[in-house]
Amino acid sequence: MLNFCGFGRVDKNVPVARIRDCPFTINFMSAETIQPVVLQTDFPDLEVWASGKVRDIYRVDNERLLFVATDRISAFDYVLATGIPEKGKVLTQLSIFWFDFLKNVVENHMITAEVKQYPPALQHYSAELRGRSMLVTRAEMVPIECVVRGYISGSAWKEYQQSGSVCGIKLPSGLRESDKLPEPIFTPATKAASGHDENISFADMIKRAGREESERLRDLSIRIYTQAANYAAERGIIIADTKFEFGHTAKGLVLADEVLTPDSSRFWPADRYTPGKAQESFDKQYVRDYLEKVRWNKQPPAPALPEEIARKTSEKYVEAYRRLTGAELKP
Ligand code: Q0N
Repeated sequence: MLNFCGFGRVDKNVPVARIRDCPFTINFMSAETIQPVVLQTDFPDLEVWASGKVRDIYRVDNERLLFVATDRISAFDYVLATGIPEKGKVLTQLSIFWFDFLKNVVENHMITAEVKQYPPALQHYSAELRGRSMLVTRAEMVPIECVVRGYISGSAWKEYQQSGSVCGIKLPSGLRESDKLPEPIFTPATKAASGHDENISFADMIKRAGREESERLRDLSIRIYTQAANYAAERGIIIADTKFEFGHTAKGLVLADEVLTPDSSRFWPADRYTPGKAQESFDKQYVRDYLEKVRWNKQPPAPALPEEIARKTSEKYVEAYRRLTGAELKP
């Protein structure tokens, strides 16, 4: 298998994604904008702080980190071989939109997303960073994923079918898959050693994070979800559930990581909402349909996507951004 290994340069200022061990330089360009699809970042003079399926985080100094959202996409738990044009920009710019929308409710870890305001050491990478990165304050992270659900889906639906409860919260009987819950519920999770999230009860959360902090995070998470989900509903997007991460900085408790993006949430198109079954995903439906069609066994390596699937998926991400923000994605 060839490995994607980030940015090289052909002409000055024309960044390209390059495949390691491949003698050719390959341009992955999204036709309309002539912007490269970023599959991996590579900033040799920066220390990688953490790397997820989609985001690469670099250490800038003791106080600051650089978040970079690539165009990678995961489906059925694996990162696919094909990137989605504009996806990293959508994730970053949507998070920025929500941080601003929520600033009256909660502080956040963002310092700036204006590359010109980044430290001098990062200016060299301005072309790669523009529109898809964020300079953030390093935080003491709370080791709990703060999940809020307004609808019953995914692992919560599985748990409910087995026990009638989710994370120790008793739910009314007779709920169908994807039904709206009587009110949003807080269902915390931890990163298990396997890398998978493991739902825990609120009592377990208290054991790990303390009562006062846990209650604060729960109440804050529900408030944030409610404000965002009500807003999104007016714009035709159901935010079925979402995951928040919090940290402590000099500002106190702050909302960190990415927020209310299609990668950290389930977005459903409201006009197609039909409870009683799993819902179509706003963003990944073409990808999932394609992977089912080619009957991928869901073992690595994950397949590449046809150009048309990648393009239509890109349009869905950009549409989500447009619908939620009422603005165009910045280049
Ligand atoms: C941090 N994560 C988990 C990559 C991101 N402000 C911060 N300060 C210190 N550490 C972190 C943050 C933030 N946000 C958070 N890793 C480091 C989020 N991962 C998930 C997978 O993708």
